Amino acid sequence: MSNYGRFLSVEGGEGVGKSTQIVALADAIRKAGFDVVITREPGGTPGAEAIRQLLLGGSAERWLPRAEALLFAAARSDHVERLIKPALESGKWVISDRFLDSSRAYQGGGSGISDTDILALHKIGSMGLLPDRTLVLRLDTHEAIERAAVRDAGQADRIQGRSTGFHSDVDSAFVSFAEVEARVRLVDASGTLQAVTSRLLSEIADLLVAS
Ligand code: Z5A
Repeated sequence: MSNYGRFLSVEGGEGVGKSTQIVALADAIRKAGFDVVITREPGGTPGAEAIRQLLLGGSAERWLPRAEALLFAAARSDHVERLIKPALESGKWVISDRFLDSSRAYQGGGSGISDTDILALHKIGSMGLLPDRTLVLRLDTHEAIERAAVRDAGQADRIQGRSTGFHSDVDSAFVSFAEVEARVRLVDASGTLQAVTSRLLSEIADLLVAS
């Protein structure tokens, strides 16, 4: 039995149900006997939450893609050093609502920064830390946007407000990561909350057994 915790990230487009499912996933992992910390990106620590305000507020043109990628990497660095690594080192499981692959999909696939550059920023800022498993929730783009719009009463943030084409590029980027990286799993986010939770749990069953 390792003393090091497990690190899960949950990814996908807006409105696919990440935040909802993370709560259910954490409950199931706690029932299996583990301490779980839920966190999110951008954010998770006071410094990173301050950067979140800069990133998600203001006009769509507030940041150009390179500055935006640097700000996400800076927020992630603080999050990794002050919250994620200490929690893992004390044996806790960490579930992050978005992580590195969001930068690769949004600032890379959606905004044109190369994957090599985003990974280089991640190496500098966060020592290249990768999740043990990344669960990408996938839902028809229009259905997901509709779910988020109902929840937010039409108040999109800087990034949510981008075009449907941008969000399709983001989804394609997530699919391409799963094609080459075994840690990345695509999970169908349609159907009932319980059906989605059970699909997610089946993708981490090996980690629960081995911990
Ligand atoms: N971003 C980036 O560009 N680069 C990065 O490196 C990082 C992030 C880390 C953060 O937005 C933005 O930052 C994000 C990417 C970018 N922008 N976009 N797009 P955020 O944190 O504010 O939000 P989000 O991450 O995009 O997720 P979200 O919009 O909050 O959605 P969600 O968490 O996936 O969904 P939810 O809130 O759990 O569910 C949405 C609604 O659907 C809600 O009312 C639920 O009750 C409902 N729901 C959930 N599941 C179901 C099912 N199964 N059936 C029916 N209804 C459901």
